[in-house]
Amino acid sequence: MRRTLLSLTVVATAALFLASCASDNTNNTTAVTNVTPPAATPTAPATQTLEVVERPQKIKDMMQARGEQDQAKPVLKFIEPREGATLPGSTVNLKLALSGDLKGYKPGKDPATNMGNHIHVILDNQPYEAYYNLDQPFELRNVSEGKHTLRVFPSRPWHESFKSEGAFQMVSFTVKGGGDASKPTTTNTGQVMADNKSGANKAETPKAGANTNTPANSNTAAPAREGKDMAAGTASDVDAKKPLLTYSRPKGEYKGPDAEAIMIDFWLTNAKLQGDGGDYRVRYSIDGGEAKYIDKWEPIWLKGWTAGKHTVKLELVDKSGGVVANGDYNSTSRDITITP
Ligand SMILES: [Cu+2]
Repeated sequence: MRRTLLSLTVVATAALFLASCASDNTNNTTAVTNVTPPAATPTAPATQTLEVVERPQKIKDMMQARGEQDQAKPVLKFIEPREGATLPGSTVNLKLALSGDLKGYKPGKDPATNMGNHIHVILDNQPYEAYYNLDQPFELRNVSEGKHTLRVFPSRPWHESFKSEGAFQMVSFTVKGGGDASKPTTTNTGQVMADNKSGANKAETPKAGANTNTPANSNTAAPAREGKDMAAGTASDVDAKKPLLTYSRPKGEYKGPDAEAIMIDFWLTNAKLQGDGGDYRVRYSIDGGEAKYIDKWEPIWLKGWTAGKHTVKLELVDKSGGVVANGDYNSTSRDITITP
């Protein structure tokens, strides 16, 4: 044990020297106590001090270049799945219609930058998936049997949502013969693994590219569909008429300049915040730290993140500070990773 500790310390010290060379990190004592093997994600030091900053200049510049597009009032409608639908098989096709006062707003990925306007798609209370090409359905694969919700809303290239009326939509539906976490319906490369009872997936199989995120091979005509293998799970018991907080950002990994100021963004349904003349507040905390509040329905940007993994918790609370009950969607935690 002692020997292992000793060698760990040696490795850690070496790693620390390397880290010191690369950056101006002076928190050596903190780093030593938190040290983990080099291959693992480093634990964030306790010294992180976050402050709310204004919208980063690069986003202001993008908005400037986009003209009036950010004043659009996009409206989404579900074509599929329909509210209350019972769907055979574990692949759920999402089809949406976009209308409203778009002012040039159009989802689509720019192949040069891999960025663009897109729709945030949230199954149950999982992290959102980005949906770019509305001409093709988005495939949610390996969806568990049982009840589900889908929430959608339009987003900008930097993942800030449009918050106008009709932009957010939610449906509930039920999957029969759905995916099983122990027997994935599709592999990462899209090969069908499980024998689907309903046969719904079999009809899909011949469509080349139907099960991949990347373009289909060139000898097929069908364009690639966007889609994603979903994690196992079902819906919480959510009432669409009750106050609902939908967590959107942050999510995933942030690198380099993208990690300087990180946006917290969310959708609010049936609830007005105190700063907007209502009764509610959005409470957030990072890494289980001090509770802070957002009292206007706008994104905020936080600066001062340390490298490593962080947990962001977002909650909708009432006047007395209690989380508003609506299934369990009004209190959501997500892990994000900061890479310097
Ligand atoms: Cu996004």
